[in-house]
Amino acid sequence: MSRGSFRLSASSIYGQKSSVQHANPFFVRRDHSGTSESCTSSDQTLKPYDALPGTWRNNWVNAYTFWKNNGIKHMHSLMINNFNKYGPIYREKIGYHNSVNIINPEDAAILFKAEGIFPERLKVRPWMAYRDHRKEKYGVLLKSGEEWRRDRLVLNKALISPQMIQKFVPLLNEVVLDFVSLASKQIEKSGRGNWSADLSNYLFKFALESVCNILYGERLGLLQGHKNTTSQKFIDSVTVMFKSTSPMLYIPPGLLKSVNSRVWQDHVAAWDIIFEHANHCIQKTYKQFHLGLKSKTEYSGILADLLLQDMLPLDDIKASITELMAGGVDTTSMTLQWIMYELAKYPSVQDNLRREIIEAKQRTGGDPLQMLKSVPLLRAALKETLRLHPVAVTLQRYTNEDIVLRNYHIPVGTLVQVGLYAMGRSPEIFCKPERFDPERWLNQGSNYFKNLGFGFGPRQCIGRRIAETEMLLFLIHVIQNFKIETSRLVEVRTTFDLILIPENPITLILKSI
Ligand code: 2DC
Repeated sequence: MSRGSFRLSASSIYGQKSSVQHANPFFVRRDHSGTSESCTSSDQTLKPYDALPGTWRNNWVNAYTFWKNNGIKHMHSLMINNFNKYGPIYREKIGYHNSVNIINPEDAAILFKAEGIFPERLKVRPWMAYRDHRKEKYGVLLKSGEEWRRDRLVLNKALISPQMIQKFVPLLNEVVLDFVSLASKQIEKSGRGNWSADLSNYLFKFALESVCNILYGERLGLLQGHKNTTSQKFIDSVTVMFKSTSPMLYIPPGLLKSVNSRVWQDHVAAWDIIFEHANHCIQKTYKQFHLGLKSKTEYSGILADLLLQDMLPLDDIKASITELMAGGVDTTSMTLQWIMYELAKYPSVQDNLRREIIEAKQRTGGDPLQMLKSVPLLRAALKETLRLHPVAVTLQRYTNEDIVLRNYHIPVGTLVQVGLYAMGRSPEIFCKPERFDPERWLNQGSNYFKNLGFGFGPRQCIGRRIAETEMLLFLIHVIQNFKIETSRLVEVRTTFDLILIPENPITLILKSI
């Protein structure tokens, strides 16, 4: 296909803003599976980097089309279209971003093997630009090289080691129980035996309450109905921060700052509020710690733990704690919203999960830590949710050595993106991808490099274990106590606001069992 005709079809795609996913929700069948080799014997020879299909020669045209047609909101669907057009690998250049995009799990495996000891994903420049602007330090997410590694190793111990998960469970469980009583009260109040609402803001509160209890060992009482304007401002600012990041992804941040554009101003204002609130929480915990009010024998949160360990400079601890607090709100709450929506659409899956949870409860006497270990189907349901509704549209790595992908030579230092959203919806990779079917993770075949919702390797999501535990505990209690239904049976589409989120509010209905 010529580049000219791509341009034409691309703009017609961008033009029909809301019909993108309707027109082509899933892949057309095409041979880009990993097993049935798409390379015929005639093209077994290694092909050069410049032979990769794609639009990479038109970068500024692409950037302009992207910007003008608000294409970025549909970046996930556009990637699906591109894989359909070019096959399982293509090269793209949008503005100053030059990347190779892949979709197959086997190729993702090759990429992650070549990530080196200082793996790097695509940098979110606007977030770095804010910190440079305010002279704040980068946390572990934004660091690279030796400094990243030092912070990451210390934080790993405090955040993702199995011993730590044990300590998080009671802190998270009490927040979940508060959510359950809030829901029960709402059901009572309605007089109709059900609570029907867009749960977004309740889930934001649940997520912020959870992350604060884990980080600071401190309850905010957001689910007790206390009006807390500071926390609400924090929640709203995280949403604005994400929203204002995506339009700046393809524009050099230095440029935005110099023209003092509206998005840049919104972005700075949002981070200012996030930093202010995080700082307040950090200072409070820090004082309590030094006054001996945080017990050194009993676990009282990640911040106190890091202070006690004394392995990182205070500024670096603060920077990473701020990132964790901001990163722990929209990510888990949106995923919970998606899973409840899927369970409402698939009542039989919901029934199976309820059965598993009740059996686990009987077997373990209801001890949350034990229960977490005996709900394989629920864990599979979470993987299945992240397959259809990943938080991150892609995973990215810079190659640390020359590699070969689909017979193309990929030079060292190339940015390669795994199209995570596209992978999850490809019929070549997942049989009947449109079906929400958690069992697929338990039965047949290989799941080799298919469960990538939290990334892979030493640079995977550092909040992974916390997020998983938080969401599983939430689901264990909510599914036990309520029947989940929805009044929105038409497909809820996805939109890109840096993270992937529902395009429209989802009304969910909770009924007591
Ligand atoms: C966005 O093209 C699309 O977990 C870009 O909790 C590539 C890209 C790079 C990094 C990704 C980002 C995407 C989506 C949001 C992610 C981020 C890394 C971490 C971040 C996936 C895919 C997130 C949501 C963190 C955010 C923490 C932050 C608020 C301090």
